[in-house]
Amino acid sequence: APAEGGVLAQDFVQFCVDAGVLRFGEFKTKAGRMSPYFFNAGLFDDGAKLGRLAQFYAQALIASGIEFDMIFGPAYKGIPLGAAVAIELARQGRNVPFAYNRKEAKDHGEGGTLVGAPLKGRVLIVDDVMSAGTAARESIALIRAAGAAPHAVAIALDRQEKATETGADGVLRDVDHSAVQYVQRELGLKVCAIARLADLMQYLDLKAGGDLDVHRERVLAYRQRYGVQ
Ligand code: OMP
Repeated sequence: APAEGGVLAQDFVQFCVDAGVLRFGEFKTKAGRMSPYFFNAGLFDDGAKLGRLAQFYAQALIASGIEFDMIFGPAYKGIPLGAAVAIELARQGRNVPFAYNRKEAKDHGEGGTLVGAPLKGRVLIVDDVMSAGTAARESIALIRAAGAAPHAVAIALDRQEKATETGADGVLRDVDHSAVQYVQRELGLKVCAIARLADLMQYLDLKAGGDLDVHRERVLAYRQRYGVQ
């Protein structure tokens, strides 16, 4: 299947399962869906794991050919991710400016909500997961408000599921495209994901016949209900 990310994505899924970052069970997502799997980037919780994670982002970014002038890490989870990727890229000879935001504006000291390098040029947003796209929309608005160009998004996992939209009646509905598709097609940003739901499915297929089979069935059912092509 063309959506699959090959060896890098398979290595990444294995790394996440080993690290306990990718878990199977019953989880409620931000959009209120009961998901049979969950990716918790907060569990990249030591220097070695964060360093390895940053290498995966850097490799995926380089393979994508996406160009950018600086990195933005959205609060909170995007901050260590963006910092780790900036360090890894500098280590590889590509030093770019880095900025992040705080959620609460400070009324003393430096003031404002933006910290780090001034937002300018083509900005790469580094974040953990895209499901329904709420987090991405917030970052994009913030970068635009600062007068810079949201150019691309790098995420660890694209859940490849239906985005949600609030209708004129105020009711939240599922739509036919994923958040990543929306960000690409409607907002014109480039998206680089280290792995996608399709890669997770491939991983579970390759492990068929073991104790992951029950989870494979549940992930399949979840994809039937909420997934996009
Ligand atoms: P959206 O903002 O709806 O795209 O959801 C992305 C956010 O949901 C992430 O930044 C996380 O806060 C959270 N999330 C995960 O971290 N891992 C998952 O596997 C699923 C979600 C989620 O709630 O959808």
